Order: sequence, then structure tokens, then C-alpha cells
Amino acid sequence: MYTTKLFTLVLVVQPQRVLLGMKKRGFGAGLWNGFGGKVQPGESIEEAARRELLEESGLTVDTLQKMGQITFEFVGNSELMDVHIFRADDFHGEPTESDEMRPQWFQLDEVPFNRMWADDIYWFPLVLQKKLFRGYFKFQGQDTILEHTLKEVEEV
Ligand code: 6U4
Repeated sequence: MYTTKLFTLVLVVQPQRVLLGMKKRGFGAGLWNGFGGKVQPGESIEEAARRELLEESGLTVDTLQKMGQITFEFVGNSELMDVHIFRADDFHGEPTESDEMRPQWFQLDEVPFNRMWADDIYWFPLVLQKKLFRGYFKFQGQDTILEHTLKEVEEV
């Protein structure tokens, strides 16, 4: 029996650059990633996205655009991760290192895909093009994608 846990992921995208965070501990440690985490009880997905962005990067945003939803399965784990991906084009504050993340700007042609989750290279271009998507990725360990689907949608 599979269960599903909700997560958020926020990409702050500007015309020439994107803000990523080096995950310092826990799930995905050592990888550059957007900012996000688990949705807590009583919180909407968007509220969770804003809270995690602030906790991990020090930034607040006016508008979060829903971009996509990806379900991750890890072989041997019956808990699916349902990750809701958002984009923000403007922000307030200064990127600030937290216990969990070290933020850094990357030029859009220098996104470090070889030090990111292996799925990111598939859907990141869609976020940049403001295309909405849904996907499914089946991982073996942290590095190997066994199967995946990814499609553009009208609505997420
Ligand atoms: P705690 O328990 O507070 O340390 P929390 O911050 O709530 O954790 P965390 O950091 O475990 O949650 O959340 C995982 C983050 O990694 C979420 O933003 C979703 C993201 N993520 C998980 N799998 C991913 C994958 N395959 N590709 C990707 N991001 C992924 O790009």
C-alpha cells in the first residue's frame, strides 16, 4: 500500500539567473536544489512553499506561480513524494544561509545539473519557459532514474 507525502519546491528565477541552495543536511544533502520541504498539518501547499522559502533562503515573495507537480517513487519505499513546484520572478530580502541551505545565484546557462537531482534536467527548462507540467519519476537510490513520465498540462 502506497502513501503519499506532500512537499514544496520553489525556484526564484530572474531574467539571467536562478537562485539555488546547497542542501547541507538531510534528504538530498550535497545537491543544489530549489527551496522547499514538507507541507505541515493545517497549512496549504502554497503557505508551506512560502514558509520553507523564507526558512531556507531568507526571502519572501509576493507571487508564487504554480508550475508543476511531480510524484517521486523510491524503490523499496512505499511512501511517494508528491512535490509541488513553484516559480517566483520577484522577491524581497537578501539570500541568507540557513542551517539547511546555502543559497547561490547561477547564470541560466550554468545551472549545475550534474550536482542536482537527476530529474531536474528534465523539467527545469519547462520552468524557465513557464510551461506547466506533471511528471512521475521512479528512482533507485538517489542517482538512478528507472522510469519516468513528463507531460505539459494546461493546469496544475
Ligand atoms: P526537515 O525534516 O525539516 O529537514 P523539510 O525541509 O520539511 O525537512 P526536506 O528538506 O526533506 O523537507 O524536503 C525535501 C525537498 O527536496 C523538497 O523541497 C522537495 C525536494 N525534492 C525531493 N526529491 C526531489 C527530487 N527528486 N528532485 C528535486 N527535488 C526534490 O529537484
